[in-house]
Amino acid sequence: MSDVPKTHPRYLSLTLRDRIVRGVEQGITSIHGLIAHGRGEAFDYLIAEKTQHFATAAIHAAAAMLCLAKHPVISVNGNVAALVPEDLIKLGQVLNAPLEVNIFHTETGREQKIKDHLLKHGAKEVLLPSTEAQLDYIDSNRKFVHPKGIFKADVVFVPLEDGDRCEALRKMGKDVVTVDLNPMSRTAQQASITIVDNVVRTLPLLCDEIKAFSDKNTAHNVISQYSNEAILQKVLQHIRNANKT
Ligand code: PTJ
Repeated sequence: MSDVPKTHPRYLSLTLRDRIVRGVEQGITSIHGLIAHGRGEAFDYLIAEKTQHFATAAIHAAAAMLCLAKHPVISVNGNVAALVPEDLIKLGQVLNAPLEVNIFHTETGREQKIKDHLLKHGAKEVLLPSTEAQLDYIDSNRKFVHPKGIFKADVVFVPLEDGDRCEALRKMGKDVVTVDLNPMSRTAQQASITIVDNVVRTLPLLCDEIKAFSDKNTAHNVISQYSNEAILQKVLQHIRNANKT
């Protein structure tokens, strides 16, 4: 970052803004992504910009679910591609799962630019949406998926998105793991597992948790005891308590 010193108290937050702005300049991130990022910042304030206990529990359950998945897929949009390209690639490696570009705001060439960006950061293979396979229950651009990727997946990791696709994926019988700082969003409410945390903090923790899971029975137990509804209630309670004066 050019003009903000590392000693600035908001350095990290400003660095993330820079990544998103750069993403827009490079044609990777939608201009709408700036608004989504700002909304995320506001919610991040409310959880003190830290990975809280409810996120740790959700990350643990997410690791279990992803470890047990037969065909996990990591969905990549313009915001996460700009914020955490390397971490997405690492997650793909630890899970042996493909990355698939899937965006909401249609802009000519952006999907290919996201793919090129991920390849430049070291991804081996990145799937693009196709017209050969479509999701049911959804009308937006997000319905176009890759036949060997999201279409075939049993568990889809879908960080930061609008709720439509999450709902469609669930209706199609797939499990969805999301990362969303807004516990009230439709995605947060409809996902199988919602990690209410900043995606930049979550991904390294999730990779570590996945590496630590070796036993399938433990993973089954973790999932059977997990309630996404209860976790979201804890988030709301935390926000209310933390902001009492
Ligand atoms: O690249 P595209 O076209 O697919 O567009 C991507 C965005 C994110 C613009 C699009 O999916 C969108 O408009 O999403 P929404 O409906 O604004 O939802 C984004 C959600 O992510 C909001 O609930 C934000 O609070 C949340 N969010 C934003 N930044 C972060 C975040 N959650 C976790 N980590 C973040 N860094």
